[in-house]
Formats: sequence, C-alpha cells, structure tokens
Amino acid sequence: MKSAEERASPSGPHPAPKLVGILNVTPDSFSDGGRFLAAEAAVAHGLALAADGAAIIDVGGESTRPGAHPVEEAEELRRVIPVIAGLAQAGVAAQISIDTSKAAVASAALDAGASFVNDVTAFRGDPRMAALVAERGVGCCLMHMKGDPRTMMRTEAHYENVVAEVRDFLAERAQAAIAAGVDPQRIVLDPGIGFAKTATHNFELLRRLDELTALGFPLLVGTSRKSFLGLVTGRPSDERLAGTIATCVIAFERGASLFRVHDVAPVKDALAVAAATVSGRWMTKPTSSTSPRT
Ligand code: PMM
Repeated sequence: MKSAEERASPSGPHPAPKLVGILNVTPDSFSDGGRFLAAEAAVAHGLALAADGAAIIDVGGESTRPGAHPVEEAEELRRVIPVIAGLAQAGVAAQISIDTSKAAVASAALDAGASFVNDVTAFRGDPRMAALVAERGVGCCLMHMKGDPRTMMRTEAHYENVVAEVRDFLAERAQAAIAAGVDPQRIVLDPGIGFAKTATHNFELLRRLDELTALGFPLLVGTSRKSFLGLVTGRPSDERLAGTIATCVIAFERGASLFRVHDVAPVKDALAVAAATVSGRWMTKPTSSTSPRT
C-alpha cells in the first residue's frame, strides 16, 4: 500500500500557494476604485488583508483597467507613499509590494517600506526600473501586456498562439532582467490576465498555464473579479468571488503559486483545500464554528 507521500501530487510538485492582497489607492480601479482614497482607510484595509492571510500586500496608485489614463508621478506618489509608510509603521505582517511602472515611484516606495516591485510593463515602461530592482536586491513581478491600458483592448488583443507568445515574451523579459543584474531567484512571472486579452485568451492561458510554469519561475495570476468571469456568470464585479476561486484553483493545479486577489480569506481557504488534495499532505486547523463536523 502506498503512503500518502508516495501517492501525492500526480501532476507534479506544487509550491505552497501565496496570497497577494490587492490594495488599490485609485479613484478609478474597476472594482474597488475610490473606496480607499484616504490613507488611513487604505492602511486599515491593508492590515485586514494581512490578518486574512495575505503574504504580500500590493499597493497601487495608477489604475491599469482597460481605457484607464496614465497618472502623473507626483499624484501617484501622493497616493501610495503614505499608505506604504503607514503599513510599515503599523508593522504589517506581510511583505509590501508597489504596483507601478515608474522607477521614481518604486524607489520612493522601497524607501518607505516596500520590498517588492510589481511592474505590469515588465520593465519596458521606464528604462531605469531594471537597474533599480537590481541595485536594491528586491523581488519583482514581470507581467505580459501588449500596448498600454488605454489602447490594449481596442488594438492589441490579437494572437496566433496566445500561450506561445506570452511564454516567449516572459522568457525574454526574465532574461533582460537577469542581464540587468536582477537576482533570478527573485523573479516572478505573470501572464497578465485581462491585459490585451479576450476572454478566450484568458481561458486558454489558464487552461495551459503549465506551459508557462515550465519556464521555471514562480507564476502569479491576477484573475480577481475580472470581466471575463462576468461574461460566463453574468455577475457584476463585486459578485465574482466564486469565479475568482475557480480560476485560482485551476491555476494552482497547473503550477501557479501566487494569487493576486481582493478577497484573501475565502481564496486562501479554497487554495488550502486544493493544496491538501494535490499534495496528500494537510494539517488540521482549529475550527471557527461550533457546528457539528460532517
Ligand atoms: N491586474 C491589475 C493590476 N495589476 N498586476 C499583476 N502583476 N497582475 C495582474 O493581473 C494585475 C496587476 C488590474 O486589476 P485591479 O484593478 O483589480 O488591480
């Protein structure tokens, strides 16, 4: 009879899932825009995301939703720096990530307490970004996108083979980062769900995510509440948790290890059960309810 260990993980090794809590300090993000404009409210929400189990809090001051306009550097700094400083001062029990494509914003964020740079342009937006990340010795996420958020859905969502194109792009961007001196151990890659992609492209990328995991870098996916989930379920953005969970579990099974989400607690639970299932290893946790066990 095989032990649980021997039976574990028929579909390959699965690194423990890490939750990345979304903290958008923008008036126009598609889902939570405007709610956390005041720094104090944003810090409180970031602390709550960490208490729910986020390993990383991703603070962003520029919306990247389709059609969004760029934000001036001074305004982006004004939005994010007090929030990052507030989280650091409060001793938040999570790593702080800055979601920006501007090196000056990333630099100030790292000074204020961030230690990870999430750049949706994969270091193509600002020529100084790769050197900054290398010099500071911090981790980074390099994401696939074509065009920019203003134009991407109108002009750029065309591919012969979306998975091959995204894979080749991510491999090239990782090599460029390494050539600039970034530690390969600190690079995370991201297919950029919803960035210059139709729903069909997003589903194809999720279904064949193992082809991206094969690049050998940790993979982050950001499906949380995105519109392609609404196309299938008919639900508005604040009712897409079930769809978000379905995509995170599928992505985990295909090798993703970081999950950028608004609703940390329920996605964390879903991934804990998915991880127990694929690995055959699990531990009990004290129950939070007094209802009988089934
Ligand atoms: N999506 C958004 C913003 N930043 N960063 C990464 N790495 N991956 C994503 O999928 C991603 C991102 C847009 O979603 P939001 O408005 O909910 O933040």
